[in-house]
Parts: sequence; C-alpha cells; structure tokens
Amino acid sequence: MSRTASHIVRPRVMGIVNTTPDSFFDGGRHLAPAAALVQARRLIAGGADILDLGAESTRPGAAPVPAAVEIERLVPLISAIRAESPIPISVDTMKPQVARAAMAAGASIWNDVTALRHAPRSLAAAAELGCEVVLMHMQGEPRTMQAEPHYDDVVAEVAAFLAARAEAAMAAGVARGRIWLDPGLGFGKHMIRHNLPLLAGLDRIVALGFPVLLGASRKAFIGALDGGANADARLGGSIAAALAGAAAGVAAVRVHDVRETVQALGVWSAIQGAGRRT
Ligand code: HH2
Repeated sequence: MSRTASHIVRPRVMGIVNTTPDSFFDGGRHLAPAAALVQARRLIAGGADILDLGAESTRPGAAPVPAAVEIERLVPLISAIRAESPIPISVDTMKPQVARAAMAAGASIWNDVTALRHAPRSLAAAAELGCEVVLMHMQGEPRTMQAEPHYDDVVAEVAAFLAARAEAAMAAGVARGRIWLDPGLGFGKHMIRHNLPLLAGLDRIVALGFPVLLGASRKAFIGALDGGANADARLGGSIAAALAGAAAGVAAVRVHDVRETVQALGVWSAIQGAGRRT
C-alpha cells in the first residue's frame, strides 16, 4: 500500500512490461530490448511503485519459451533498469533458473503464476533466494485452462488453495513476510461466472492475512461485459476493477496503464480521506 497526499493508503501500482512476441495485450510491442527499456521508463515516470517484467506469455496457446531465452530477454533489461532506478522489480516466470538469474541481476520479487508448482525445486529455490514471492491461483495449465473451468464455490476454493500454497512456501523456508497472494483472474476462470464473484469476494482473500496482488488489466472478462470490446478498448473496465480491488484492501494492482491507474487510485483515496474528515 502507498500513502498518498491525503494519508489514505492505496494499493501500490505494479506496471507490466512484457518483452514477448505474443502477450495478449502488449505482445510484440516491447520485444526489442530498447523498446522494453523505453516502456519501463514510461511506467516509472507514470508513477509505478513496482515493475513486473515477463518474457513468456501465459495466455492460452502461447508458445513455450526456453529458460535461456527468458534469461536473455530479462537479465539485460533488469540490469539496465537497475542502473537508472531503485524501483522494485518483479519477474513473471515459472522457472526457478530464470528467477535465480533475475534476482542476481537486481530483481527482488518472483511472480509465479503456478504458485511455485511448476518445478519440483521451485519452493526450495524461493526460500534460498530470499526474495518476495507472488503465489497465484490457476486451475489447470495455461494451454487448456479456459476449456471448462469448474468450481462449486470459486472464492472458497481459491482462498483454500492460496492458504495451502502459503503454508507450503513457509514449510519450505520462505519467510511469511515475503509472501503475496493473487486470485489469478482469467487463469482457469469462466469470464463471468468465476472472475466476477472473485472480484466481489476479494475481501475474503485479503482476510487470509497476506498482501494481495490483483491482475485484472485489460483481461477478456472486461470485453465480455462490454459487447466484446477488444484488449485495446478495455482501459475503463481495468480501472473499475482496480478500484474494486482498492475498496477490498488489496496491496497492489498489476496493470498495463500505470499513469491512468495511479490517477484513478489517487482520486479514490482522496475521496476516502475527505469522507473520514467530515
Ligand atoms: N496475469 C497475467 C500474467 N501474469 N501474474 C499475476 N501474479 N497475476 C496476474 O493476474 C497475471 C500474471 C496475464 O497478463 P499479461 O502479462 O498482460 O499477458 P501475457 O500472459 O499474455 O503475457
């Protein structure tokens, strides 16, 4: 959470840079190292509190990327950002060897959409690296996760999964204070039947007692609620979801549009502050 001028906490803003050819929104825009660095600078100037760098898309049907290629895309970018800015850097990767290389280059957060389940040594690697970890919920695996997701009670099941993964991480030696949880909007979730109850029930995830990261930015459920709007036309819905997260007490929102989200959260927190003063 960040303190604003009105001293009301608002979620931190994590800006996304995908240095990939195929991410669902910014794929191909920041694949060239120079373009990725320009985008990182833009997000920092826009008020990002954290940068999340990804080198392998998680969207259904995305091409798998070998660890060496992820490292080749991420490490020079991390070093270049580190040379200019102290901003905390997160890496969006499932692979412990990529996380290791990224931490050595100056990243401090491992954002793992598999919640440290992808490799048998992921849990031990996270403990050894001593980095912060984002444990995200996903039903199934990226290739097939949107085929027929099923839950009896999506909020209860996601909360139980996240609590169990936090326990597993702590049992492996990850410090409690380094664990974040993320409900994983869009990852094995029906667009409306699962993502919306999760957004409405975020307070139950927050109640688990760990900082919660929310990633709704430009996801397909926003298009589904707006006549099929494509990813380029989902900024308004992304901001609405970020504000729902703020109201529920999430610690950070993961977004493509940093400047706009910072402005929206700033106005939201100023309104909260004015409400408290009267
Ligand atoms: N969403 C995406 C990727 N990584 N990590 C966390 N913790 N939470 C999320 O909701 C999340 C995530 C998907 O978004 P994006 O990175 O823009 O797309 P792609 O996976 O196609 O690169």
